[in-house]
This record gives sequence, C-alpha cells and structure tokens, in this order.
Amino acid sequence: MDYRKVNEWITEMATLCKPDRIHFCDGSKEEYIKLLEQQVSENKAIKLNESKRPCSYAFFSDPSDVARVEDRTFISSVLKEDAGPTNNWIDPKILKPKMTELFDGSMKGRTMFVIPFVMGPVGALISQYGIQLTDSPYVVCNMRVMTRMGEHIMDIIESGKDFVPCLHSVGYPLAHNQKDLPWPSAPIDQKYIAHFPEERLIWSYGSGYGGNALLGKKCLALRIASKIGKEEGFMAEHMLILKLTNPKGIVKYILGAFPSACGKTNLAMLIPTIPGWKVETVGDDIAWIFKKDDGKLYAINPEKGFFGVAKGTSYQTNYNAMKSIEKNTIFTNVAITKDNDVYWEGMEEAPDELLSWKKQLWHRGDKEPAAHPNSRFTVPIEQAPNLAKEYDDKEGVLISAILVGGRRATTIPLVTEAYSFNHGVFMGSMMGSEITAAAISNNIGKVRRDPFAMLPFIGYHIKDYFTHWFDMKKGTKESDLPKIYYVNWFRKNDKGDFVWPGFGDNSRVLKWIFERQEGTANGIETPLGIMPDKDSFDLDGLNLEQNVLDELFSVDKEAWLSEVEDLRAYYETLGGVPKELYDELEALKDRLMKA
Ligand code: GTP
Ligand code: SPV
Ligand code: MN
Repeated sequence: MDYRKVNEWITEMATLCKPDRIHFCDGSKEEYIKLLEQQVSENKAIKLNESKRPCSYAFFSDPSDVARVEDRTFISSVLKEDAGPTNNWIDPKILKPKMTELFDGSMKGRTMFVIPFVMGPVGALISQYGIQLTDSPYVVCNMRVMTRMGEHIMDIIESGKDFVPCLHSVGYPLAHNQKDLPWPSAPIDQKYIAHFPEERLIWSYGSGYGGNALLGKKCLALRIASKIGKEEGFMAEHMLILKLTNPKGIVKYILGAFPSACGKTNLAMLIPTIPGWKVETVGDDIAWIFKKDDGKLYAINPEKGFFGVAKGTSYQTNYNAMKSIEKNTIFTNVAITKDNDVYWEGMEEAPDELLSWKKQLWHRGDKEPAAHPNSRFTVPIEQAPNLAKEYDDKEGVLISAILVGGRRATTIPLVTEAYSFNHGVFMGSMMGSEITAAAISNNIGKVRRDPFAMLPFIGYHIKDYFTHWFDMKKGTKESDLPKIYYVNWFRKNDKGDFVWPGFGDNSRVLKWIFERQEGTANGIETPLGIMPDKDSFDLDGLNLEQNVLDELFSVDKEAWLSEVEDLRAYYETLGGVPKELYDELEALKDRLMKA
C-alpha cells in the first residue's frame, strides 16, 4: 500500500468501524502499563502478586475463544486455484462485502488502536512492516511484546516503506451504556480470519485470541509472508532457530519445523544434559529463510517475543522458559493460586485450591484441568536467559541443519538424516502429527499430515510451496545446503508412555547432527535415511534399555510400505506434487523392498 495512503486508510477504516476514539500507539512501556492497568480496573485482567511475579498480568478468554480457528481462516485469493486444496477459500468479491458489513460499526463504544510494527529487525532486507488497527487493548499489549512496534516504526512507514494493512475487531460493539464483557468476541460462525494475498491485506473479525488476533504472527509473518517470499525468493517457515555450541566453542545454527504444541519453544530453550554443550535461542516459532550472495541459506526470527504454551512448562522440563516468565509477563487462560500467582498442569504438584481459567473455584482431583491446554505466556525475547546475541541481527544466521518432525506414537524413528536436500524436502512433505489443542478441533490426538508444520499457514497453493523449496536450492551446491533430519521425540510404548526422555536429552540428537556436519560422527544407511551408529550416539548417563533403543531406531517395513501408499494418496488429494517428491517416494519404496 502506498505510504501516502496510510492516513487515508486509517480514516476509511475508522469511518467503517465507528470507534468512539482513536489511539495512536507510541509503543512505550508507560502506554503498555496504562493499558494493562485499565483492563484490570475493567475486570478484564488481574494483576499478579507483585512480590512473586513483578509486572505480570493474567487474562481469561471466553471459553469459545481459546485457540486458532482453522475452519474460520481463509485465503481469499482472486482465484480459488491459487489458495489450493489445503486452504479455506471464499471469493474476495463475496468475502469483502460480507466482512465490510460485520466491520460496519463493530468498534462502537470502543477505542480503535493504531499499532505500527515490523516483523524482523529494522533494516533487514526481508523485514515486513505492518499497521494493525484493533479494538482490543489486550492485543495492543501482546503486539508490543511480540513485535517491534511504536512511533519509530510509524516514522519509517511514513518515510515510504510498504506495509501490510491489518484490520482487527473482536466483533462485539457496545450500544450506548451497554456493559462490556471481560473477553468480548463474536460467535464462531461470525469469526473470519481473512487474508487477501494479492493485496497483501489481512482482515480478522470476531476473535481476540493468539494467532487469530495478533496479526503480525501467523497471519503476516507466515501466511502473507509465505506468499511474499514465494514472489521475492525467501521462505516464511513455522520453525525455531537455535544456536548450538560444542565444547570446543564451534557454533552451528539449527532450525526445527514442528507443528503447534510439538516442542519448538522447548527445543529452542533446551539445556543440554551432555556436558560442555550449549543451546541459545534465536527464535522459537517462526524463521524466515533467505539466500545470500554466497549461495548459502540464512535465517532471521521475525518476532521479538514468545507466545509460548504454558501447560507442561516446568523448571524441570524448560528451566529457561520458567526463568523468562518470572516477571513482565502476560498470561492467558492459566489458573490462579490463592496468593495470586499462576499455575498450570505440569508445572508442579497442584495446590489444594485454585481459581481455574474459567474463573471458577477448582479443587485438586477435579476432572477438568485448572489451566486450558492451550494456555499461553507472552514474554519479551530479551528475558530468555539463554538468548543468542544474534536474535536481532539483520544479517541472519547461517543454517547448518533443519529438523522436521511431529508427534508420532509409532513408525517414525528418533532421528533420520536425509540422503540429499530433495530427500529432506520429501521428509518435510510427509510430516504427520497428532492434532493438539493449539487449534480448535474435534480431532485432537488424531494424526494428520502437516507438511513442514505449515499446513495451516501456507498462504498459497501447497504444490507451489513444495516447488518453492526446490527453487531455493537452485544455483547452490548440495554441500552448501542445510542437511535435513526427520526427528520424533514422541514415540510411545504399548502402555502409552513416551519411550524417549526428550527435553534436555534431545541435545544428544543435536550433538549427533552437529558432529555429522563436522564429519566426526558415523551413520548407518537404512531405507529411511541415515541413522546414528551406536558408537557415535552419546547415551552417557542415560539409562535406556537396549530394547527401547532398538525400538527408537526400528524400521517397520510393513508399516512404512503402507505409509508410502498413504503418502501417495495424500499427494493425490493435493492435486499432485512436484516430480522430485514422486521420485523420492519411489526411491524410498525401492529401498524398503530391498531391505
Ligand atoms: P506452538 O507455540 O504452539 O507453536 O508450540 P511449540 O512447538 O513451541 O511447542 P512447545 O515447545 O511449547 O511444547 C508443547 C508441549 O510439548 C509442551 O507441553 C511441552 O512440555 C511438550 N514437549 C516439548 N518437548 C517435548 C519433548 O521432548 N518430549 C515430550 N514428551 N514432550 C515435549
Ligand atoms: C501455534 O498455534 O502454532 C502458535 C500459537 O504458535 S498461535 O499464535 O495462536 O498461532
Ligand atoms: Mn506456533
């Protein structure tokens, strides 16, 4: 959008939404605190115990508005074909008028906030500017943590930068003297999370939660940016970025694509159980991958904060996350203790009594969980004790390896190295994972295919997305490309228990991957790819029985042959995929048949 039109656009949207007031956000800490305190006084938030958790607040959403709504998320490209078979599509000629009607007067009785922000470090080549208009002060506060936002960004936009206009309303206008709800939102069938990729425009109506409402995150930094990247030669990926340092001080950067609630934040913040190794965080959810003049692939984290899963986070499983959220944190849908602190399942032993996320009295032993499974913390990235200094570097970090994986109770081994870049893209294309509470679904726990953890986030046709992966390697030597690994921390035994300890012990897998790049670790060729040689895989200090280890690296030929056919059928549901993927499918089948 033309920068001269910034004010015209804001005025036009204000005329449509009819807020009582407009507030231009300066992005200051004072503004942030004032907005939080105001919400406390309106019974929309509580201030947590200042001596236990300074400057922290808790919000509780409406029980119908607790996660991303994939069924109500649309890629409204001009042609249906351009959205592809994996996205919901509505003709923009229908959706625009429909949503215009919904936005008409939607901010009555409220303030419209103007949030200028940028995804990516200021000055980075591929950073993307945006302006979000919203009637949710909760969103303003979260955007301040998650993005680089404020007056200085507006100055840059006004000096001529292109920006993505992002319009957001919770969809609950107030009539004169009507009392507000603690968490206003619209009924599910009126929610629309809409993307107009040709116009690089986002309209979101009816939800105040997470990826539905913090439009810099999934809407801009993934769906719209993936489309921009397709046109301009970079990739917007649902990946963590970590910096791994070995005992000699050698550094490598590793990315990881795992679906929502499948371990990105945990891996990015991991504390290795093997001595001398160090993991630092560059990013925990989104990576933008681009090529430099040297032909190699680099990554930046477009975000500036963590919107992390609270449930299951503890000092034992994710110490760095727990340290990060000791202050200046916004919590959403967690439970509250008697002394006004936070609690969720998996944090520690439950106290006798809590206030649940539904703001009801909760007693230990109650059937319903005290915190919502998709409860979250929002915290500035600078609060991570293991933050890598490169997190704000506009040059990005050189990518050595990319992990792909999901939650799979069976079939998928602990770690497999791809034979080639193409084989690695094939691994990404076949990723499957059990559905988690990060999106509203009736199918939680069921396995679905989720290529590169991007199924809900590709802003265009998935077939072109795969092609884009292969385009990224053009002109680059195979040896200069990142190595790709398929990992699975979530294998279970017949009793339903995880067989791999996971968390800090995932450093053992990272170490093998690191040493593979150095040429000092051995692997064994299997039909699926290269797996660790026993002598090269560090299990010191870990009490794993041999049969467990065998299971973690087993290749079930029959299960894999059926996986091959299932994948072939999946490719057909996509309307076919690039030839490179079929070639890899046949090569895998051949290797299995020969085994
Ligand atoms: P999004 O923010 O939704 O994209 O999620 P994420 O991929 O960052 O997932 P996160 O790291 O927050 O982990 C989600 C859940 O998986 C938490 O409850 C973790 O405790 C659990 N988890 C993470 N890593 C492991 C692991 O190695 N093993 C096991 N068993 N659970 C894990
Ligand atoms: C995810 O679901 O992958 C998240 C949380 O990271 S949300 O921002 O709500 O999309
Ligand atoms: Mn995510």
